[in-house]
Amino acid sequence: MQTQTSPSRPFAAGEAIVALRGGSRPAGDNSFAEKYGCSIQDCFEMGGPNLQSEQRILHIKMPEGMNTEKALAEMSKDPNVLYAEPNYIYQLDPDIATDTPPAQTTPPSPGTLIPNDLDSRLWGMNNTGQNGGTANADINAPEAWAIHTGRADGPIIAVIDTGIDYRHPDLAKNLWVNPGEIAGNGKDDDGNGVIDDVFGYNAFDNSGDPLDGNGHGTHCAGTIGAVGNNNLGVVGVNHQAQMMAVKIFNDKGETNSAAILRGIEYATKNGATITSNSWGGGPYSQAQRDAFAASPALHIMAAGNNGGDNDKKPNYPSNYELDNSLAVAASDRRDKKASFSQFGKTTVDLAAPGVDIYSTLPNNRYGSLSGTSMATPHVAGAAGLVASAFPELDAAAIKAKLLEGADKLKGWESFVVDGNRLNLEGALKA
Ligand SMILES: [Ca+2]
Ligand SMILES: [Ca+2]
Ligand SMILES: [Ca+2]
Ligand SMILES: [Ca+2]
Repeated sequence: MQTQTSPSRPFAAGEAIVALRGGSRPAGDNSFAEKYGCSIQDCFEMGGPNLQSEQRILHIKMPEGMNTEKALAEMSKDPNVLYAEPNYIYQLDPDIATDTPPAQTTPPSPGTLIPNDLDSRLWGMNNTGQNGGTANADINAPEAWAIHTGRADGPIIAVIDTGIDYRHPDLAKNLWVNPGEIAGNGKDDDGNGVIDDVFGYNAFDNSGDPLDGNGHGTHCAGTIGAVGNNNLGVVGVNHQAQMMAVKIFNDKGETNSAAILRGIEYATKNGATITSNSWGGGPYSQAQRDAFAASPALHIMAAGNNGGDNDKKPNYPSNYELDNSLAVAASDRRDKKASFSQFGKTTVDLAAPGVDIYSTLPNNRYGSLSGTSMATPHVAGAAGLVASAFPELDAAAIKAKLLEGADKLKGWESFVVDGNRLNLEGALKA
């Protein structure tokens, strides 16, 4: 993909994301494309109560030699166009790797359920003061698991990331399996537009194989739902789960607006009710905002890792501030804000463990990473566990339980709304 940069954000040269007002399709789409000599690459239909109007978003390719910015300016003035924006290019933040301390034994305590794979390095799940932490600076996972551990037929949680190593022995059982798709026959058996999409979707390549060659998405997936109590590796927030792999980034951590829109659309159309988004930092994109808003799912979003204040300098997508989204900062094993974590007294909703997080990595490995990327799947996992325990709840009700059940921590009031840090037990009891 050829790229340009202007004024500060890179975008794909000769491409655009254009929202057309509602109306007849494909006639309207085709006449728009014809008018500008463009070809249609993707078409997204959007509507619902969170959008001002029904709209269709086209990803288009311009003819050779057309100036992208001039064309965007011209299209923006077209009466059929709601907005036209570049196909922005995104780069995933590099992972912050950390040392993994040796495991210790964890003494069980009353009123808890301690699975046989609650590795002591999972301080975010259960902190007894191991490895220099503060006792109970955690999400009270064993207390929550005494109530509920998730269901194999629980809510579909889309991990919108670099894919998932769906062959990992500590993840495979907890992957969503597309019920209407036959693997490897070269056919789109369920007619959802993607061939052989068994465990999810590769939105970057528009293929049915979301295998993770990067590691970021596999690490996030392990926190949400590594198989629990299987005498192996680690335990996720959900011991049983249905995680859908939605690969929007290639293995180098690169993506673009069109791939992100394809990923959000796939997750929504194929039944995900929770999405985990450990990425961001791009410009404001109306199309991206509308795609999240039009989906009925609850979208959990990372606040970002540059240490800044999101109230002053917005971070997207976490700053779209939708009723069905929740922005997450990172706390450490002493319940302090991670130095890298972005924050926002009004724009970041909740803190969660995000420093030295031990989880799954591709090729049957495990390791520790730090970032709001690691905090986000704790919250997405919690949303999944709440939805599994209370299947009748919608996105807003799940969000309310997560916030009501949170620990209100002193010193955090200036960093996140109400000084909230995730408490899994609290969320189930709220
Ligand atoms: Ca605890
Ligand atoms: Ca299919
Ligand atoms: Ca097939
Ligand atoms: Ca396990």
